[in-house]
Amino acid sequence: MRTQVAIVGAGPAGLVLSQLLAAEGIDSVVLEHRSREYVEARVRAGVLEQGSVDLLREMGVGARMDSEGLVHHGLELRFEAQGHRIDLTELSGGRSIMVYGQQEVVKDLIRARLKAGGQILFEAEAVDLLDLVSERPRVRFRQAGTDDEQLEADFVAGCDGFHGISRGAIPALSLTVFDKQYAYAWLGILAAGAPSNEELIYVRHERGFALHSMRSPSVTRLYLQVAPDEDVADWPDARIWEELQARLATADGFVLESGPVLEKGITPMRSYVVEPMQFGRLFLVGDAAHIVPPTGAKGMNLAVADARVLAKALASFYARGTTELLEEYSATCLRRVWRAEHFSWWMTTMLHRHPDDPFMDRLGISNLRYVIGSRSAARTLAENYVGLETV
Ligand code: FAS
Ligand code: PHB
Repeated sequence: MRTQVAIVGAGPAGLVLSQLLAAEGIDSVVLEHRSREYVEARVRAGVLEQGSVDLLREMGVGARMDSEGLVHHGLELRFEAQGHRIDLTELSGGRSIMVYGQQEVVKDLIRARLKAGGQILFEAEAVDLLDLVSERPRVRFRQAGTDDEQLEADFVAGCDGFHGISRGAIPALSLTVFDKQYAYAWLGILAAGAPSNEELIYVRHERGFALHSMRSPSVTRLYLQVAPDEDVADWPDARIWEELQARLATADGFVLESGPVLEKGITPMRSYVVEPMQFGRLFLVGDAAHIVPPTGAKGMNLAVADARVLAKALASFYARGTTELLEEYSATCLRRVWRAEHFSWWMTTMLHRHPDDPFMDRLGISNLRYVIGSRSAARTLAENYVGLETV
């Protein structure tokens, strides 16, 4: 097989890239390890920044998002049993967020790509990336029992997430790794039942962090800070609801509505970046190059932003033969990546409890008090949360 751009991974990074390249008349093939059903059912992120919303609309895949997504103009910070609303739209000069599940974005992009004749090979696992420092890189993959299929391309986009093979295809001596792990994780649930609040609630409680989010008027998404080695088997539904109610409680009697738990899982918290995000004709996109703790709701949005930068650089190469934007890809992406890494770390350390680090714990509550007491501090949170237009 041969194409112009080989894309490994059909998550937000790979699918947005494929859609953007198609708009420029650039051919790509997406190799996805999992089945279509699997990737469309995988529950992950929930919040789209203004820039991601605008891009999905520009790409012609925003219709269902606009009809089913929930536009939010604010969020609540809750601590010491008191809620404090942050008016995201007023503080950011008119921008907002969209609550719309990542799996819905993935469904919309897959449908659009296949309808336009795009090539996505499901259950096709990339097993090796070859000749990356040449003008004809190759991806070796296996599909449906065949063991040695080859996809030849001009470029390879490693959109295969944190556990993919692309980052490992770069010689370790060529990479600098920045890695920070946190002394806690998130236990997340998806529950049938109306959200108990119209907007997101981020809670800092003496028992730990909690987050009230949602996917629709009838599906709630909730998270609890737990130990990093927590076993989800130790958390029956009743215990989860009891802990969530305790942490979300307010002096004026907030009641959290419970309901059947549809899914539960543990998400580790980690800040991770590799530099550079490219090697020869291989470009790392999204989680393949960086991850953030989800407190800042940045993971999926960073993947979309990287894909946009790479698509523009490839369009310039194919249209005019210029390579400057390709050479600057990593530096361009890393400016936004490091801004999101800082914001995600800032939100995480402000809102989580640090029982083993009293100094960090004091900084967190002090930071929270500053944010609700200072318009400048609240604006900092708002403009980062809705997404900065330029970085
Ligand atoms: P993805 O991981 O989404 O996609 C990579 C794709 O590559 C996958 O479909 C995978 O199957 C495929 N792949 C891997 N290896 C391959 C191979 N060898 N060959 C072919 N295909 C291969 N972010 C938030 O903002 N909020 C959240 O609440 C949140 N929750 C999360 C929960 C979990 C459990 C995880 C893991 C992440 C969460 N994230 C969250 C972050 C998440 O949304 C990512 O930022 C986002 O999925 C990044 O998109 P991609 O870079 O496309 O990577
Ligand atoms: C979600 O709805 O899944 C969500 C929302 C905000 C976050 C993280 C996750 O910061």
